[in-house]
Amino acid sequence: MATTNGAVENGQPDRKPPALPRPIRNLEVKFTKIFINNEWHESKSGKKFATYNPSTLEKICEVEEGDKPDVDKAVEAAQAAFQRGSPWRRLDALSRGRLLHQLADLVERDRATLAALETMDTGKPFLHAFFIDLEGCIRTLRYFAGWADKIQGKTIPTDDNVVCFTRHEPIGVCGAITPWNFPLLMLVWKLAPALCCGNTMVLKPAEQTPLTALHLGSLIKEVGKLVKEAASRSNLKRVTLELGGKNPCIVCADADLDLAVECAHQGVFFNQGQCCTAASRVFVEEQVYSEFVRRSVEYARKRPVGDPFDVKTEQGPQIDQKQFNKILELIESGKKEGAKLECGGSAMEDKGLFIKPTVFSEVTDNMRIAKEEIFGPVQPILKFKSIEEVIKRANSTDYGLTAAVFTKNLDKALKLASALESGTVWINCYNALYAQAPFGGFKMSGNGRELGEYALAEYTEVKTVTIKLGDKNP
Ligand code: NW8
Repeated sequence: MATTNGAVENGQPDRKPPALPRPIRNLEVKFTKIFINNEWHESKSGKKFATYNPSTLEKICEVEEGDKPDVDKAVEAAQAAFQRGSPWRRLDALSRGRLLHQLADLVERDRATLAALETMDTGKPFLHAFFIDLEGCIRTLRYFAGWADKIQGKTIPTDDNVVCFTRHEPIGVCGAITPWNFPLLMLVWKLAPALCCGNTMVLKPAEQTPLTALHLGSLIKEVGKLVKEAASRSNLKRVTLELGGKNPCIVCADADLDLAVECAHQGVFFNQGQCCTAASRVFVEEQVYSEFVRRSVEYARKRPVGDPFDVKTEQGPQIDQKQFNKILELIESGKKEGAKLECGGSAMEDKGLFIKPTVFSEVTDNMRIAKEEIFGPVQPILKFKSIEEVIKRANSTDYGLTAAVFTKNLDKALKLASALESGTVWINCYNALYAQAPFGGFKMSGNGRELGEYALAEYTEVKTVTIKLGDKNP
């Protein structure tokens, strides 16, 4: 039953999870070329680059390497497709939504293939790719498919004899550069709202992880329709950014400790620690500090690290040698600066890019592991004595992406929810992301919002139309 504030009290009667997929280990990569205008293109320079499997360090395949001339070609095609009167511009809003639903159907059809490609390319556990990344993609596509015919302007009363209304128009060609930690999901977070508003798009996936973007190209080709556009505009580009975080996770003495330990653990170790949302500063109130550390270490010691295609694996390798080295260097700084190493603290023996789940206690605010984004499986745990103190310390960073609070006291929860300087505050949960709810950063963590109705504002331009009416009534 729905309550007045939109909360749902019962479960989800007709939502069945998909059957457990069988991991596809030796998938053949079919798409390696640049996708422009519904066709595959070779790079103008003739160059290719290799993409590697971080879990075996083997080369997966070579893909065409786009450079400035290829981007120009893609932008020209996207501009042509945006031209007034083009098939894409003439498409009605309902059909635009239907196309996004069809793309979601195809992503569902190829769900296991896409998850396997994502695992080969990133090293993330296959079941995570299947149940989190792909689930998020499908939900995001369907959510914005639904918005396509619901984007409305307003009719505005004034003090003059006019009809004044607004139209929410697409901006034009949108460029997106997507990261390597959630290659397909982050792409879909941009593609779905951009297309639902009627824009066209040029996309550059991270060079480490091009495979799922290319497969998505093949699905777009199947949907067809996505064709030609154009529009030249001023050079005042709008930029939205989703950047890093040094996200505080605050555990009060009155929290459900089992829940807090589990959420803080998943919060920092999920995706090999390679999340902008990583809970990378855990502040624990002094009364429960030593117990929290004890249980967190137990969790970290048991975390299964290994072959990402193994269904028991929770943690795969880091994305590449550069990130791996950076994480180990930060771990060394933690040891040198006097944090107490509780477990882990090094690479797995003879195992390429795998790092042991690492917990540091007795961490203080001035240490590098408390200040810098680590982007690896490292949990720094700090101690606090009062709420006022922890608010100050949690906010004393240039970042402001997410924060989490664990407490059973509603007053305290709401006080922290307003005091913390971040785009998201999770209370008694972690990584609670929904296609319906906006996500983005305060301060240096970024600009603009993804997901939810707020994302539409990033991809639309508001036009005010004012019509002067005749002075005399007929
Ligand atoms: C878009 C995303 C999700 C979703 C569910 C569960 C765990 C972790 C993540 C997550 C629409 C619907 C659901 C997650 C994903 C990306 C980042 C961090 C966490 N997303 N999820 Cl950067």
